[in-house]
Amino acid sequence: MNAGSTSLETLGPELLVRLPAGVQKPAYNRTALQPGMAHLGVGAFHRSHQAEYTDDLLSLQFDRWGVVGINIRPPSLAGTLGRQSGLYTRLIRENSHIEARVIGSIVKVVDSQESAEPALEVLASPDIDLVTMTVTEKGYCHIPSSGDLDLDHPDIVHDLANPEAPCSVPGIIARALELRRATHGRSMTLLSCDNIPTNGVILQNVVRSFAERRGNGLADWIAANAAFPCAMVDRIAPAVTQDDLDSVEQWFGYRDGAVAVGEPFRQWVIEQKFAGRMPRWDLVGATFVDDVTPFEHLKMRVLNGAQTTLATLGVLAGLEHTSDAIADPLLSAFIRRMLIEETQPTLMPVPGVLPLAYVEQSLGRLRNTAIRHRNHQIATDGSQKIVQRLLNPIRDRLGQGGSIGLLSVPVAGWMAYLIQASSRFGKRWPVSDPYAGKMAWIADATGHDARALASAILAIDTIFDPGLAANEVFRAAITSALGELLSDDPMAAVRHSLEQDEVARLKRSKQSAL
Ligand code: CS2
Repeated sequence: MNAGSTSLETLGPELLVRLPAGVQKPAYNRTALQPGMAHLGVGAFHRSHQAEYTDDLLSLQFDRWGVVGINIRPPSLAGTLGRQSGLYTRLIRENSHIEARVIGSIVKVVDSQESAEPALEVLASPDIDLVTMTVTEKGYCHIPSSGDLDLDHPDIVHDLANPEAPCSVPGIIARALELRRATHGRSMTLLSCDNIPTNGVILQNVVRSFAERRGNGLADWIAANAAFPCAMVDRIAPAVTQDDLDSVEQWFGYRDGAVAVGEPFRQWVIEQKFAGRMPRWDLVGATFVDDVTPFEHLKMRVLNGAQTTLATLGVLAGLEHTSDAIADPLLSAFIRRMLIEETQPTLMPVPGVLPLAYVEQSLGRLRNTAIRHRNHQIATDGSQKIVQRLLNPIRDRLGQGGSIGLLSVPVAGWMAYLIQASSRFGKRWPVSDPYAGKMAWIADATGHDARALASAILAIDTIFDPGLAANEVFRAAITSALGELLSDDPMAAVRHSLEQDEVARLKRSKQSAL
């Protein structure tokens, strides 16, 4: 911490006129900015992504698009962003390059962790035409393998019994839409910005299933008055650390409790399916398209697939951050080979994108040493991530009759990561995943036999669809990788899969030469 920090001023509207020259500030009259949209889940990603796009748009074409930031889960916003009137410093970092800018698009923040009341008041207001959200994969309360609302989820059970005091995202949104119907009847766009495939469809599904169970015609009203576009969002923006806050103090001489740090790359592809007024984010770099799917596959399978692979294998290899894992020669060779040989053939064509160039660009992004993305952070909630990042490409590869020996290693990596957190395996690190308890139970009940462990885990049909779980090639690849990952030499799994891939490649090239 900076020695003189106690006397430093905190970022706020008064400081905007006196910001150091190296820090950009909003290029519009922020005092005239009115709220027009809300965002659920104000974390590092929102501050580095949607709020920045909105700030760009406000500079280009000022309009009533101030953001009301709402958190229904910790952390509370009042003491950080709230204290700073929504202002914060967004740092773009790439190795030694730093770019600082104060973002002004968040006009108000609302803490709604204790009760949904404050959130509902905003979401039901006629001034709000749009809600964006980043509530993490598990926030949707859906079953990852099917996308259906998980009716056994404790929050859903609670909300169906108490629809006027909901605590889940589907329950809160259904209630907000119900209040809109009962008061002013204005339509609304609900734009998921979470990293789930067909995120708009999932959101629509869970809200509709919830509303159907309310049974008062709400589901029909929602079908006619709400739009749930899909979106692909991209920017690497890890959880902010004390070091990041201290850096702003040291470099720029003011305090900021809501700093956000991201890489230079950003992308936002939004399905053009709106209900009512929408911000023209397409004027500032976002793309409006008819179908997000190809973009989504590309990003989730290549960039996110690589991140999850480096995260779990990185932890097993004793490495702290993505950039440490990709600096390891073995992991680096593995990740490139996996993406090129096995992931890339499963991608749908994306207009204007060469898949190999995208792979190289993604690997370059992951090598950025100024982005301190912890492997444990990416491994968090892995059960909600592996379907779209690894299992779907594996299923497509099997359908093409192609090899899956490389893609299976990170799936076993996810298993080994959670198993080693169980008491039976010495609780090697704390983990956070809705399936952590189940995995610990399996580890306790099964012991160290990789075949039995793999069998028990593959039987979790909310993650592994039964067709895939029954595939012998897949089962064999998972069992062999898991055995090695749980051994004293976990990287043997990575080495061996690369060797086997090399042998298969040589065989193929000999055959094609004949
Ligand atoms: C990461 C993502 O934590 C994670 O799961 O893989 O947050 C990733 O950094 C973003 O999707 C990049 O756009």
